[in-house]
Amino acid sequence: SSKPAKAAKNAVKTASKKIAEALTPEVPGAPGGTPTVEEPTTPHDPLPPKEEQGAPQTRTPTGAETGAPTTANGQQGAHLTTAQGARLRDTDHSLKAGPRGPTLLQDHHLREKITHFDHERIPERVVHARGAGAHGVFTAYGTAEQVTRAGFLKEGRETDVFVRFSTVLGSRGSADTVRDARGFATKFYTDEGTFDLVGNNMPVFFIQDAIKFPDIIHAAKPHPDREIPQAQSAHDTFWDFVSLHTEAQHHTLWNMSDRGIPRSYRTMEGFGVHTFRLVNEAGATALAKFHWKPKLGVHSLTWEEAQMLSGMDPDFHRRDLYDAIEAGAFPEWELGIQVLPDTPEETFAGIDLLDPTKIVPEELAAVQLVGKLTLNRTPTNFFAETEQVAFHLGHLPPGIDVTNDPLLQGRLFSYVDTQLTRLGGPNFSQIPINRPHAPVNDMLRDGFHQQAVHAGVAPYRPNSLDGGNPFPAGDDEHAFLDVPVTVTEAPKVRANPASFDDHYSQARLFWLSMSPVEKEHIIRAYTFELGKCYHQAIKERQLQSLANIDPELCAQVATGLGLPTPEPTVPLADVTPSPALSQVGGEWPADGRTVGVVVDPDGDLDDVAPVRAAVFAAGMVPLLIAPHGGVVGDLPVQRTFATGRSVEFDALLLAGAPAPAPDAVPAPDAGTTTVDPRVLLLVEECWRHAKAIGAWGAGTTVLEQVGVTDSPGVVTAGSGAQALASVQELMAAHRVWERFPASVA
Ligand code: HDE
Repeated sequence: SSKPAKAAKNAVKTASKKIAEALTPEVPGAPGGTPTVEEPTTPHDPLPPKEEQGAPQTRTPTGAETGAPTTANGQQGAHLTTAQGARLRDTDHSLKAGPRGPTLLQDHHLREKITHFDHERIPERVVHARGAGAHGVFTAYGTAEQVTRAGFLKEGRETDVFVRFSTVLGSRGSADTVRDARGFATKFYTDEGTFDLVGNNMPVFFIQDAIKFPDIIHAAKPHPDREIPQAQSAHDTFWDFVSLHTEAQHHTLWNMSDRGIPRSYRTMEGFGVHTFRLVNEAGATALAKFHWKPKLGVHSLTWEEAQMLSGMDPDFHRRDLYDAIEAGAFPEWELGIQVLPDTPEETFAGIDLLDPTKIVPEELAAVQLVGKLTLNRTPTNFFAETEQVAFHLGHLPPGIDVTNDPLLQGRLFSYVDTQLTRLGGPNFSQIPINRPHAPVNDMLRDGFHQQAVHAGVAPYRPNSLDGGNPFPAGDDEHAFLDVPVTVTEAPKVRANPASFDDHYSQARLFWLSMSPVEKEHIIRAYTFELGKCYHQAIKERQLQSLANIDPELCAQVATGLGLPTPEPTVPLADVTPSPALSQVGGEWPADGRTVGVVVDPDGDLDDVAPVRAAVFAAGMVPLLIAPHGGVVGDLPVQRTFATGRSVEFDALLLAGAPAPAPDAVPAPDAGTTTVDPRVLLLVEECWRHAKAIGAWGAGTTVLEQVGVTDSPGVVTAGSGAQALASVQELMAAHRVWERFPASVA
């Protein structure tokens, strides 16, 4: 090569060497320019594994423990390793050809780390994607022993459970408080096999036949072109579907009622929806409907609270559930059954028990309580447990069987099928959260993600090699019993029984069972939802269904929409209301409720500490709200005027009247008020949402400035203790109902 070319090459060499030197960080003790990270802690001995991280049952053909290495657990040793157990020197820098050079393909640690990350997400559930789960225990009262042979319902039996609550429509990241039905799925790990009770917080369903499920879900999910709205039923395709399928009207009415916006998972009922068939020791059968009754009563948010929470705290229900459990306020439900005679007609009081759009009013068949569920432990790992849990209606113990409800029959296919895609293969029952607590001794083998190391050579039967194992169990050995129900001879058809054509009578029953304030909320919900639809024909068609349910309901919604009120096209059903359907009128414990306490750091703080202690003593959670964070006196501040909003609190106490802070949002009436406008807003909202409000001392000034001093449920007291006592009394009714306007009787 020529001289000038050589000189140029050398110049480049020297230049790049200089640049390299300049760029090499001078880090002591780090040859090669790799900076060491200063660790916030020093390595220590491995933490003892948490109890729930212990060995899950490993499966052998005989159901015995294998003693094989168990599933790996996170962060239990001091040293970072690869997935193969090789200790690592550095996980923060990829292996490069020099500090500024390209990354080398040979960096196996980089590739392992990124590859695993790339595959961290699994498909979300096609419905019920957004959910929260918790562990607990079910204790049987023994009151179901006459009707079912199920061992877990025998007196005193304790069974581990995992419950997952969910919304139906939204994606995994959607808000908790949207208007929707809620899933209430319970896995009972019974010693006779797992029982999954996969229910909802509403006792009826939109459709009568599983074959329509893809259709209703396509209609209810976001529109396929723009993928909006998320987790909402207030859109054209939903109302198009339900107005064209009038069998959906009963469930739609439940969704439009306060049941569609629960205050908490802890204050929801649960329902198995379908009719099941129970069989006792003697082989006698009964039909049954399952109910979950919350110890705290059934309570809801107001629509405005629900909407505000979607922005303020989209995780409101999840947080509420986990906060309650961690605080020791364990949520409880009682399991109840309505026991109905197993007649050939499969009807009760004229109600077709195979029609999942119908309830049996509790006044006609009492709900008999058979056990208690207590949720007492939050998941250790959300993904491993709540995401990977797989429910299935076909997970039945001996003593509980299915009926011919065509919705139930289709579900028996769907739940296993969907897990094949969602959990990636047929071995999902080997995932720790899904492992039965009963010994497993199946002849299922191989497949993706096989976790068991099956011994033996003869997974078939009969066989003469594995000692003949396994053998079928006899009737007296806890075998599952397919109840030998007579199947009547009938032509093969795609058709429903005639009784399924009654689409309005029970919707009317529900409407007539509501109190005036609940009716008002229903009217407003329909007016909101239909008001969000663009197509006039859809609104008109839905109004027609409302006319067939109740003319007054229809007229009020029509007025709100500015549309004429149609005449009913069917005779109005003559039904007897069911008072058990109303949420209003009782008194309940206020365990785990939140009480906001507004304090003024410059005011009189004498009563604050005792009031706070008294709220705790009452099993509720006091949250101090102050102009700034940190402490007021020596009490910790949980919410500031910037971070807190009324929707977090079930009741409000005003211990002071904080003056406007420099960072307060300017209010139009500034100058006429002496209180921080954010406190005025807090009180206004609590008042509008019919929450109990109590004030003493300077706090009463706030009430005066909002103009609510003499309003129902607003208490002015001489001391903090008195204010709390009155507020607590009001909270037993959940809300100050008389504060809501009601336009219907
Ligand atoms: Fe489900 N449903 N469903 N469903 N369902 C699912 O299963 C389905 C129905 C319910 O927390 C899916 O694992 C069909 C009624 C709950 O993991 C899927 C039909 C009721 C959950 C499925 C129904 C429910 C699901 C989606 C019509 C109340 C969440 C992911 C015949 C009694 C369970 C999955 C959890 C989940 C199908 C109707 C409750 C696709 C075909 C009625 C609580 O299999």
